[in-house]
Amino acid sequence: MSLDRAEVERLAHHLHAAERERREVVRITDALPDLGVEDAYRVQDALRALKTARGVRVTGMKMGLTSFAKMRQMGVETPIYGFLGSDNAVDDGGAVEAGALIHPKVEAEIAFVLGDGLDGPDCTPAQALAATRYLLPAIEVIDSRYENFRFDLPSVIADNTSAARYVLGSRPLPPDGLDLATTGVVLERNGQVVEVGAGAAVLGDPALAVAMLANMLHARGQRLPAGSVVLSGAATAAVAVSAGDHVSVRIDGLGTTGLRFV
Ligand code: 0L1
Ligand code: MG
Repeated sequence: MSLDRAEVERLAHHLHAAERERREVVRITDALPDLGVEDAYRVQDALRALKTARGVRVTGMKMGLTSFAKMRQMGVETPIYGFLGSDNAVDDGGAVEAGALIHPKVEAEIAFVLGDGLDGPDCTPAQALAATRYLLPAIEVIDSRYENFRFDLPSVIADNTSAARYVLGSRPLPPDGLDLATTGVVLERNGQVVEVGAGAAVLGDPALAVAMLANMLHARGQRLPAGSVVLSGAATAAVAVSAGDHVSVRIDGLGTTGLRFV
């Protein structure tokens, strides 16, 4: 099925309003069971246009569903992508207003900052690393606009892959000499370790997630420009948070970052 322009716009307004009004909605495929992945990305594009029209700057991109377990659970073989906006960015150590979100969860991620642009269709992990100027520890706050995080693939793509907030560490380091697959990742909430992982939890290699993003964007006539921040995907399971929680992530060789929910 291919949605007409008016329907794409209507769905984007619906999800944009749900986010702004902190209102859970039912997944959009309940009413549109034949919605396909390409139409879902068109809705995401329209959502992005709505945000940029109100002054939000696109600061980067994110990969989602990058763990093999999550992909199996969703019955898919490829991850999904979304965009990050200036309204999602939080300063290192900064505060996130929990009341502005529906049911936030945090994920430990490795962020790539590109020095050179990246193009598909055949981008490799080695090319992604060569284009990377810095790596940073990151926390992604996801907050599906769907009730109980109940969605399917097209619904979550349209909802910008649950993107809500993100924080990056303050000490950018070049990727030289770091084996990202075996790099250890620790997620703490209120001083207690709640999840541990390794870079390999992200498609076996977080650089592959960045390369795959360039290739997926190419398939839709887009590219990753120099300067892009890319959240490569969760290296741990997502952990629910609420007001009063302090969350930090430590990544071997890359340092720490944190945020508070108020
Ligand atoms: O960043 C992510 O991996 C989340 C993708 C969307 C799925 C979810 O909300 O759990
Ligand atoms: Mg994520």
